[in-house]
Amino acid sequence: MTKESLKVEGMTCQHCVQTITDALGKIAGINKVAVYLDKKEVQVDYNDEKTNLQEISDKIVEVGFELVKN
Ligand SMILES: [Cu+2]
Repeated sequence: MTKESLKVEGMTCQHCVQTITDALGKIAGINKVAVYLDKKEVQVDYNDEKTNLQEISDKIVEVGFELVKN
């Protein structure tokens, strides 16, 4: 299981949290999603044989948020 933290811009309320949690939860291989509004952070635990950071990033963008590149 791989764990990653993504910096995400544009999350402002519980609705945003729910949107991201639901969207990422539909990706096969995602084990756990935790959204931290205060830190503008999304933490994901996933099986790297089933999904990858690119797919997860694309999904976050697809539902209307912006990733902050490191
Ligand atoms: Cu919101």
